[in-house]
Amino acid sequence: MEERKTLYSAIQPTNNLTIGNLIGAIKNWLNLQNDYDCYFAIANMHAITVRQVPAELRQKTLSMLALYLACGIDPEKCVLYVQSHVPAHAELCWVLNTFTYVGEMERMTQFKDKSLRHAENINMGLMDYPVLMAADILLYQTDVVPVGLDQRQHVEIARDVAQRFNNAFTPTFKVPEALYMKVGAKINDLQDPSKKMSKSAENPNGSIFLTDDRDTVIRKFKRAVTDSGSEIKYDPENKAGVSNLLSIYSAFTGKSVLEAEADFAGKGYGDFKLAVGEAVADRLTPIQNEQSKLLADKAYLEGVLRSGAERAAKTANKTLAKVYKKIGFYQL
Ligand code: ATP
Ligand code: LTN
Repeated sequence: MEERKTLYSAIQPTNNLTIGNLIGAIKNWLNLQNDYDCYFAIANMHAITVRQVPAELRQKTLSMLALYLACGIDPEKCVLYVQSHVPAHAELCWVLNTFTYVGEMERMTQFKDKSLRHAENINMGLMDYPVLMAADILLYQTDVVPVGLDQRQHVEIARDVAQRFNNAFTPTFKVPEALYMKVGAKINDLQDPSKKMSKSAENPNGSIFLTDDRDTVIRKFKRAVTDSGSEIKYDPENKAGVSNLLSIYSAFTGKSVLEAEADFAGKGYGDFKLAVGEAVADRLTPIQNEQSKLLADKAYLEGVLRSGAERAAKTANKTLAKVYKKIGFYQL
């Protein structure tokens, strides 16, 4: 049998996840877990690069795990774990820091954005974020990293750092490839369709959270910004709002954007927005029910995390040992 490729992804346990995260990340993982050796991490170490409320961070770690499981991520098929449970992440990050240039990090788009948004706390961790992410990826000899466009630069950095290290010594890390997803890969803000929908958006009406109940979902879609004119046509340049709603509808119904357009031919914006809201709510309700059921069984959730951390550490420690040897760390 052909050896399976390794896939790595992670998501931060901050705020509430949005349907952008569901479509851009979690939904893809469901398909991928059958074809790859998958590692999925809850990136709590990345999360603290902006201030978190400790009790909330702790609670969100479990509720995010329950959410993954409720969405259908199977802990038998993939390694599901919490980043801080595997110390090798912090350890490799330190080494990789010495192979990364300050100038490169200062140029990262996300760093620049977040520095503006968190001007009172531009900490070293925020700047080092891509290096920790490179450590995540490289520890597992990852072949592919499924990412939204926003993370493209970070995967490039992981590749550059891997190559730099490999060239300085001998091949140590596999150089990962980013795996981009097609339409539906990016969902934009309902109030400002020029921006991606984000957990931490200022206006909560622009984002649909996975915890939003049916009425809230429908209310937010009814208020979604549309464009001038009345045609329901996919045209991201000139009709950003409508195109975003069509992408969402397509992602939640499995129909193509063309089929979605056909569904709404001759209809008005009002009917269209309601239909998109209903399609989204219909998918979210069963996930929410399953998540609550799982959260009531803490022993089960902790078992999943313990086993995930053990399996992850086994692979990660192998890579870390190689790295320590190459750079000349005296080993006992
Ligand atoms: P934050 O607002 O805290 O920066 P975020 O909502 O942008 O968070 P991330 O934690 O940065 O989300 O991303 C988690 C995963 O979800 C990544 O794989 C990312 O590419 C994907 N993702 C996030 N937002 C969207 C979106 N609007 N459309 C598609 N994919 C998304
Ligand atoms: N930065 C990513 C989360 C993340 C990640 C990773 C994604 C942390 N480590 C490794 C892919 C691979 C985000 O916020 N989307």
